Amino acid sequence: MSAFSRRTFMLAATAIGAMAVAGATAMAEVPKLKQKEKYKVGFAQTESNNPWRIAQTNSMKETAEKLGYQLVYTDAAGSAAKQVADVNSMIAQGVDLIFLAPREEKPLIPAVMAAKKAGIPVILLDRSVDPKLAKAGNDYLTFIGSDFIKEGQRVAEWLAKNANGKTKIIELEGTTGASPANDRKKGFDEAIKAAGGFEIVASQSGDFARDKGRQVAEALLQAHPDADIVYAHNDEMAIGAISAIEAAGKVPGKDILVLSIDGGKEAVGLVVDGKIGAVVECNPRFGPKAFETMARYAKGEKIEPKLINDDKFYDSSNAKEELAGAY
Ligand code: GYE
Repeated sequence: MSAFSRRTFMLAATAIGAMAVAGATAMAEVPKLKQKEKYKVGFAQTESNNPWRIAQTNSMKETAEKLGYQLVYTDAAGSAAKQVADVNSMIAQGVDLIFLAPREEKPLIPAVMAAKKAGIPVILLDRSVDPKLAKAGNDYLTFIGSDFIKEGQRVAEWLAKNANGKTKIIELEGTTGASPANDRKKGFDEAIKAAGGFEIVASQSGDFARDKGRQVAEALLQAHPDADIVYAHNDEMAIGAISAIEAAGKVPGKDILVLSIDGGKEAVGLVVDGKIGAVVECNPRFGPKAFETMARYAKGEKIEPKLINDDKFYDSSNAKEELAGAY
């Protein structure tokens, strides 16, 4: 190669490099949302097998109805693969924006990327995706939900003060690979270790479901007859564990302390009855905040990468008064 052609080649290579960078920057943006009178919006729900999910769906439907928006609603029935297909169908139907409650952190990444490629902004509701694989303000607009690490920490802090000599913990984890399961474990395990004097004798997934929680609790109580604390990542599994504890001839709240997260009416009622020691609320009423965030984005406002909900805390000191307001 002559000196001249080498220089031409280098210039061309630099130009291609710059174009690639420019392309990457353009792709790094969340698709825009036009201001409109009425929107067609997708809500890809993960499953409907518990009161928390039903409260969330109702809140989304009610708010959309109030605004006069068309809501394309899908229920993935507990299958990440179906949820990806649901999002693809919303893309094909030309929705303006997609609210997605990703069942698991990794399998829903292709859905987020497909919407972005189709020019449709995505807002993550209540669960997040793997932050290494997709970024807020980049691949999706924002995450709206609770601080799950803090929820786990709040349970641990209450336990450290109210354990009354109980020390051996069975942990019932949520759906494997779901962000609330990962973070409720991390927050709790780290805080309980820092508190000292406790031992997590077993930790296993009950898939955030009542019957699975009951079955897993039954097996773990048999394997660890000295366990005296059950920490469940949601109400459904805590309620399942209470059945298992009673079936084992023990008294929940007395022989075995039960702790939970979600704060549905049934669980708050069980706090009143003394069967559950404490529940950290995880607020499922997403509608108003979800649609307000969408409107702010359409107006051109800069949206924060995370919008964290405020959660209450229930124990014997307030459960009675709070019962009526629980979802
Ligand atoms: O705690 C659980 C639900 O993702 C925060 O999922 C949500 C969790 C909630 O099925 O009950």
